[in-house]
Amino acid sequence: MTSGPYLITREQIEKSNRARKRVLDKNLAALAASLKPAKIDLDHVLHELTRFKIAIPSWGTMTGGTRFGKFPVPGQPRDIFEKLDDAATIHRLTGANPTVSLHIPWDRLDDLSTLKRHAAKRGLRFDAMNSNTFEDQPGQKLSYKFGGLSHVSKQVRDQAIRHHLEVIEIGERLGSKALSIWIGDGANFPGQADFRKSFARYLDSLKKIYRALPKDWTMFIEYKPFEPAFYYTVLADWGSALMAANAVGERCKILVDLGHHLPNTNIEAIVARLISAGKLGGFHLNDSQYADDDLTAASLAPYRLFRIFHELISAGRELGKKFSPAYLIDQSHNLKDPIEALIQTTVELQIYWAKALLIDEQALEHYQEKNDVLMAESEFKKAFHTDTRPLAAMARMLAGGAIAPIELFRESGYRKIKTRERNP
Ligand SMILES: [Mn+2]
Repeated sequence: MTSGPYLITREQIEKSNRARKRVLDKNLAALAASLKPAKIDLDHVLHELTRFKIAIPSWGTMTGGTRFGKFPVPGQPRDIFEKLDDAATIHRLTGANPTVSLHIPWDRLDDLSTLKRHAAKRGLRFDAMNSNTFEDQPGQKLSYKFGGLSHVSKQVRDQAIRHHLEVIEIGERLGSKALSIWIGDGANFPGQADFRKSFARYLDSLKKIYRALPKDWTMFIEYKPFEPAFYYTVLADWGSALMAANAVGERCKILVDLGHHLPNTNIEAIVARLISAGKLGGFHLNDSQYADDDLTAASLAPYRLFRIFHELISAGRELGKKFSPAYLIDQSHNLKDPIEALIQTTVELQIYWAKALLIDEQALEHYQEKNDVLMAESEFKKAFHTDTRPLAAMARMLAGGAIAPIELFRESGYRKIKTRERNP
């Protein structure tokens, strides 16, 4: 037995995989046979799939709840170190989540070098740093009740800018390479805010933060149509975000949170536009029925996720290494065990990424040029209907993860062990 916090071991994963490998091989062989007429290189698909990595949000390891209440699971992490332990467990099981995105000040960080070592020992690195000027913190001098970066008062804006500079500084010490900014600024009532002036103040603040951004960093700006502001939001849509990103500078890019769109929005078309503009920075992956529901990826709209992934894979093939959006999960877990929900999302993302990799781009283009609507759509459907679960499982195994990560997580008793460890 080892001292220190319990983590699922390599031996446990190997043992679990051994018991499942024969069935997986059989399923993969059947898949390969069914794809043979299409001349799809499955090894290449597997290789691409193992390259697909998704960051874990530190806040996702906790029960999020809604504004009506929280129902915490037992054994939740008590601090950032324990959040990293949970993230490491997820990464061990999936082989697909090697980075963690921090949120300042939700993650209280006192000892950065210890934290960096703690992460490195668990094979984790730090992804984009997230700021917070959408709520007040204890002891804070000025309030963000009426906004932060776009606030009418210069003092409040300066305070919000200073917070971002601090977040960059922390990120630099942890080896992060990106700053992610979402603001809640806006108005709840007509007449409350000047649309043009508030946007100009926001741009001005962004530019000041951008000037302090290290040369090898990217700045992500995240738009959202409404909430907490219900009538008007300063950065509500991709058009405003594109204007802002163009005004601020080359390394200011747009982050697309899948839940930050009104129902029926064609998100994949937005993604394509942002790729054309060279301004697609990354994603907050989740799913939603109505708005910012923050549900598990692909739980509601798997076909939409597949279509978004198609845009990304086709752009990747065309643009090569220059094109490398950041992928992060952004979910709130109210009912599911947070660790299980993050694993489930990662598994689903792998399944749909694999499906999108199976699209025959040449055939698709051929039918598009011929205006053969039915056959073009059929190319999508053919890939979408293919059962790619064995590919996803194999990609996890090749990356050192588990064929059946959720089953192993449950078998391991991790949650029970953590409940004892964390509630002494
Ligand atoms: Mn988000």
